[in-house]
Amino acid sequence: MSRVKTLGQFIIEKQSDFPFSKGELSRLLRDIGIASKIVNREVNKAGLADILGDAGEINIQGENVKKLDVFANEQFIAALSVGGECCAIASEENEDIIIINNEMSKNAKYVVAMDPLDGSSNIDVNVSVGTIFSIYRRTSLHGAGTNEDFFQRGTEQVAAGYVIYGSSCMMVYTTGKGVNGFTLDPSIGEFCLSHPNMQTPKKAKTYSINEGNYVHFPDGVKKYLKYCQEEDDETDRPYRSRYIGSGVADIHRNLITGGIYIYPTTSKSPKGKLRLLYECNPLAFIVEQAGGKATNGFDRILELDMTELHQRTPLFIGSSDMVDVAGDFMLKYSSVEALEKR
Ligand code: AHM
Ligand code: MG
Repeated sequence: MSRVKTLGQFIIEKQSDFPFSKGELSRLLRDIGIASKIVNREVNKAGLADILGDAGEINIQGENVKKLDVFANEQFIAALSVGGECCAIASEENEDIIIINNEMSKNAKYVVAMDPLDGSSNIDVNVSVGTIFSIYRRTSLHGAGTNEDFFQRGTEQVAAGYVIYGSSCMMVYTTGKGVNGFTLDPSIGEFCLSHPNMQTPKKAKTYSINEGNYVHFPDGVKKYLKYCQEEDDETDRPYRSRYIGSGVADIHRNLITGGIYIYPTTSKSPKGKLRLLYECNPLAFIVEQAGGKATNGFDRILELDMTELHQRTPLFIGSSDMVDVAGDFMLKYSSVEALEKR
């Protein structure tokens, strides 16, 4: 009989990778796993309960907030606040960081950045959404967490992951030693190791981008898209286009089957749309750990400097060969353009 390995068992087993760890990171990951099961339960009944539709608020990014965004935000904040391992949270839904200032957390070592419900415009139409999280060791010494604790490069992440609420619910995470995926078995209520040591194909033929914004793309992206669509037997082009509009779902698919996801600058979003701290950095960490690449078109995402909490950046992420070719097009056709905007 095959023996399943639960997320909890796996985390404990892997704790020996960190000889000086006292288990705080393991507990943090466990807390995130628990909150995501609760969010999954609500996402699954979104069509039934009175939780569909807008919550009637506009978030700090100027977007409509769905009720499930609010719910997911609250669940993750609650889970991270009680464990005593986290001293501050940065969330897409909150303009300022949430400082956790209780007896338990004053010696907490970590801060967590998260997008509690990414792709939330897809909820109303029963399409996959996700949660993204990123964990840093605090830079402040003790007491309450500070803003500065989040102003670290992506290379400093100690762990990052996402949960995809799809046809099944999966949690995928890395602590910098490879990427592992766990599928929720609803009959036992546990995430079980289903995708050990995930590796993304180096070469692939799927590209994911909102082509509706084509006229506003930088020339490098326009030329790369034409390249993807041209016929060429040697490189097996044309490639295929797949875009869900839920970043976690698009990047998860591409992680498994290979491909590139691009959210470039557009005239509407001259700095890009996605946020560095809690979208691009964690996704970049995971994809790199699986053998892929992530850039802003020119530079490695994980080495970008953080200048604002909700800073945006263009994102080119996925199979290394595809990100390299897209980068060549950017360098050739868009570097002057990009320099002018910097
Ligand atoms: P969100 O965090 O407000 O949901 O926005 C992020 C999402 C990504 O998940 C997705 O890939 C992208 O925005 C879709 O944007 P667009 O509708 O402009 O293509
Ligand atoms: Mg998001």
